[in-house]
Amino acid sequence: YQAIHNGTGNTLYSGTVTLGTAQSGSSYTLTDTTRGNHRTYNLNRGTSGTGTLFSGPDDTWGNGSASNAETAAADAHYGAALTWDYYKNVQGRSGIRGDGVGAYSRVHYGNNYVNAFWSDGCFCMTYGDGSGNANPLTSIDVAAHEMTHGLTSNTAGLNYSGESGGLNEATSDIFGASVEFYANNSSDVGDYLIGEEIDINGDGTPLRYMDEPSKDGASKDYWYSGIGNVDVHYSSGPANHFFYLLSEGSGTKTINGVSYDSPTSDGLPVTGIGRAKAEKIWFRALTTKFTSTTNYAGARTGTLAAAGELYGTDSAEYTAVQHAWAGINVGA
Ligand code: ASN
Ligand code: ZN
Ligand code: CA
Repeated sequence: YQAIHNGTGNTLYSGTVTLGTAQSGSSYTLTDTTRGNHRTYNLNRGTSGTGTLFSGPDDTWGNGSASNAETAAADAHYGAALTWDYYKNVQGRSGIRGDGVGAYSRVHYGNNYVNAFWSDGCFCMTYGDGSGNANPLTSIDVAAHEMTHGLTSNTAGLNYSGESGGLNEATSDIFGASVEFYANNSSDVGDYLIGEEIDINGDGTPLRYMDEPSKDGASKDYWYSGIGNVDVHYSSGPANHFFYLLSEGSGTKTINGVSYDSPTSDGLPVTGIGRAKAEKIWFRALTTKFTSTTNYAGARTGTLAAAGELYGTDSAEYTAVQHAWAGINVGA
């Protein structure tokens, strides 16, 4: 028997947070009993197996510094809980497979590993510590991005290459940003940037920009024939851009202190419908319309079908979906 507890996490990116933990005997573990028993393990620089479940004599985890091994665990455990809560409370889905079963997280993967990833095989997320052990890849948007790869695998199953691969990556960025906004955390605030907390470029710039993806120097802003030949982390650009345009509209805007300026391929303006509706449309399309081979044209058809079901084909929302796709050069 494991009693349900609320522990305290002193995270690197999100300040002091409440963590779902369990007590067995005189020790506590990072086992989130109210979220499908999602657990967080310490790989302690290993690269295989599950490592050791984080446990300890008190229910306080980490000290806010990356040099404490529990700190990355607190961030990862928190990110997984937020992602669980977002899908359950906003999208009505209980867990990655929709069966109420939690996944698990592994932190401290390898030495100076600068990445994080989801694996279908272990049904788990894995995080490196970043270079110099200073910036573990455990921010909210990265956690939600990786966990969403699990969701995509278990729903549309978008193949991880070509245009479907770009849509797979964009889905992870879209819900990465959505979960970050949902968290409403005063330290890691919501934005349309991906990875702005982990400083992967070493100069404070984020990994990706959804308002104008080409700001990262590699991502594409607009669809073109042949985009399926570029890396999926760059062919995701137009779909990220679509989501930004649908949510916020084109032009300039400042949200939570971040300035955006989103262009369109045809120069025509797009009026946004708000993130909440855009999220509903993308989620419905992902889970009921998209398949493993959906390309950009199919994503347009699928999101229009989803918008029609949710809001009607005569709605402003339906028209906005048409305009946002036109804005990234995906037409009828
Ligand atoms: N962090 C990367 C991602 O989720 C790992 C990968 O390239 N698959 O896309
Ligand atoms: Zn990804
Ligand atoms: Ca972000």
